[in-house]
This record gives sequence, C-alpha cells and structure tokens, in this order.
Amino acid sequence: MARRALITGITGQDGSYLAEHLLEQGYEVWGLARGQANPRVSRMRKLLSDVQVVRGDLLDQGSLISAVERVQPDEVYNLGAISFVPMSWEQAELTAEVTGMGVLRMLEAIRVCSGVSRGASAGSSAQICSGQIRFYQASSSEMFGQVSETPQTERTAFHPRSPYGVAKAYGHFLTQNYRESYGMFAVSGILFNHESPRRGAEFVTRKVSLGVARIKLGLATELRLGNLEARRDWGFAGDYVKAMHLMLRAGNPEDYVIGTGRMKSVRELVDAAFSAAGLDWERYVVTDQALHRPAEVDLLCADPKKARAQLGWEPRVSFDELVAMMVESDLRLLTDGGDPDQDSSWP
Ligand code: NAP
Ligand code: F7E
Repeated sequence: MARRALITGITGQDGSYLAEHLLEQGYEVWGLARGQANPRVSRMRKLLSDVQVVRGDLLDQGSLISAVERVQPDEVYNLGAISFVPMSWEQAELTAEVTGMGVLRMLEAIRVCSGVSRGASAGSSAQICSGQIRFYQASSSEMFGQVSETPQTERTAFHPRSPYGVAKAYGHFLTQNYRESYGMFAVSGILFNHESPRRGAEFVTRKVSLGVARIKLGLATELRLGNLEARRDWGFAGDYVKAMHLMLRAGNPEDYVIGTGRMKSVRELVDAAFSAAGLDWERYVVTDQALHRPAEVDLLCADPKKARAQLGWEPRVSFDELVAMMVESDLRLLTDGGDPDQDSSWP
C-alpha cells in the first residue's frame, strides 16, 4: 500500500516541491489548508491536482487532531509557518502562535492519535515502532542568528535575532523533547535559505529576480533594497525537500543541517541577477534604510557534512544556476502578462 504523507504549508514554496517529490515516490499526499476561501488553495489545487486537501489551521488544536484522524498519515511534514522575518516583529504574538505553538499543537495531535500516553514511563518504554507516525519539523538557520561560529553545524549554539527565530527555536526544542519524552520519530531539518521561481515575492531573491525582469522589460526604473552586506547560504528548494524526505526515511530520528556550505552577500546576489539579464545593477539599485531590520543576521553558512555522510544528500543546483533560473522564469512570466500575485502566474 502507498505511504501516506500529510503536509502543512502545502500552499507555500516548499509544500509544492515536497508534494511533487513525494508523489513521484508513489506516496498518497494530503495537504492541510486553512481558510474558507483561500486563493492560494485554489491555485495549489490547479497545479497539484493529485494532492488531496484536508482543512485545518495550526492555530486550532481540534482541527489538527481531526486532520490526523482522517488522513491516518505515515509521515507528517510541518512546513506551515509565518515565515517572513520582518513580519515577525510586526506580528510577534501571531508568529509565536503559528510558527512556535503550531508545532506543539501538531505534535500533540500526533501523540493523541497514536495513543501515546503522558505516563512517567512513556519516554523510557516507548520504542520507535514501524507503525508510528514520523514527524518532520521545518527548523531554520535563523535560530543561529548572531552566529557563534562559522560554518554552523547541528551543535552550534542558538542566538535568534527575531521573533521568528525565537519561535523556530521553541519548535525545534519541542520536537527534540517529544522524541526524548515519548520515543516519537520526530526530527528537525535546520534548513538554510532556499529559493526558486515559486518563492514569495517578499523574500530578497525573488524581489530581485522580479525587479530585474521589470527593469529589463521597461516596467520599472529602480529596485529598492535594504542591507546589501548581509550574507546567506542560498540553495534551490527542489534540492532541499529531498533532504526532508530522507530524514524521515532514515534508520534513526536525528536532526540535520541542510545548506550548500557557500555564502554570498545580497550585493553579490544583485550583481549576479542583473548580469544574467545583461544589466549593470549600480544604475538601478537604491538602498533604503526603512528596509533594514531592527536586528540583522549578518551571516549564515551551513556545514552540511552530517547530511552528506549519513543521508547521502547533496545540493545539485549552484548559486549562479539558481539566480539565472529565477531571472529567466520572471522574464517569461512578465512577458506572458502574468502577475506574480495571481493564481495563474505560479510557474
Ligand atoms: P512559505 O512559502 O511562506 O509557506 C508558508 C506556509 O505556511 C503557507 O502554505 C501558509 O499557508 C502556511 N500557513 C501560514 N499560517 C498558517 C496557519 N495558521 N495554519 C496552517 N498553515 C499556515 O514558506 P516556505 O518557504 O515554503 O517554508 C516552509 C517552511 O520552512 C516554513 O516553516 C519556513 O519557516 C521554513 N523554512 C524556510 C526556509 C526557506 O529558506 N524557504 C528556510 C528554513 C526554514 P496560507 O496559504 O494559508 O497562508
Ligand atoms: O532576507 C536582506 C535581509 O527576507 C535575506 C526565510 O525563508 O530564510 C528566510 O529568511 C537577507 C536579509 O530571507 C532586502 O536583511 C536586503 O539579511 O530573503 P530574506 P531571511 O530573512 O534570511 C530563513 C532561513 C528562514 O527560515 C525564513 O523563513 O536579505 N535584504 N534587502 C532584504 N530582504 C528582503 N526580504 N527585502 C529586501 O529588500
């Protein structure tokens, strides 16, 4: 019988790539979708027609229990979150509820539906058994924040710099705690920035690729950005979702850092993207203090050795290939009259 996966965050970038990957692997895929008329759900249904939808919200414990009861998944991937770092300062409480407490609610739904009791001996007696629901938590390199060492490994200390990073650290430790308390197969992937043509337009890579495409096509004359000196380890989302699946199929439940091991500055990103369209970025980019963050994460760089050694995972798409892919996709999108905010424009 096909394995069954339940994905929260199915309408997001990673949800779409993960669903495609799991469908290719022969899984029955269910996506948890919220809202009574969420346009992103209609878009997802059109593009991922083989994914079945179950209603639910990470803010609503009962809905998660019902979803797990209905789907009876073998694997749960918790990708749902408020994921845009600047928004986490503006809506800190909501971020804590969705990105942090949402992890607790999903773990509790799995615990209750699996019949795992809270008894004192649960941790010592619980074995990882074959019928158990396996849980993946989307942890983030933002937990490292103000980094204490470079590159960052699974053992690097956390010093989050935003309410988002703090909420992710809560979810990360809670996942570890459910593994230790209840013997659950619950793991976290500490993923560094990963991008694609499906990335939300608010994140810097997509903001830049759309900005380049608009300027190239004469639809804009400038691109306003914040801190050009920040450095990130950017990879391709299609590569990273494969690591999530490998983590849940591994023999032991363990956490892994996932990234390329190379970092670039926002300035280098901008240079690469404008060059891909034959443009000189210095003629168009305007920096804007209002786009700087209250507390910046200056640099992030992964040490993905453990994932390579234990999971056999390697990123395939290079930084230059990723930037070129995104610029080409946005040029095509805008040339065809697409609107990045409309349903039909999702490549
Ligand atoms: P994304 O595109 O922003 O997608 C976020 C998803 O969360 C959307 O499907 C959204 O659904 C859903 N969501 C928001 N509030 C919800 C709620 N109350 N209940 C249920 N679902 C809710 O994020 P992504 O880039 O795919 O990232 C996936 C996960 O990995 C996130 O947890 C993110 O924090 C984490 N992460 C991402 C990166 C990265 O570089 N992309 C790196 C490290 C970790 P709606 O359509 O309903 O809004
Ligand atoms: O910013 C700088 C900004 O918003 C990257 C999320 O997926 O990855 C993502 O978080 C850098 C920052 O991503 C602009 O200051 C300059 O230093 O693309 P971003 P992020 O904050 O790194 C992590 C791993 C996650 O977990 C998150 O969910 O770029 N930057 N100028 C700018 N950033 C934006 N958004 N817009 C600018 O105009």
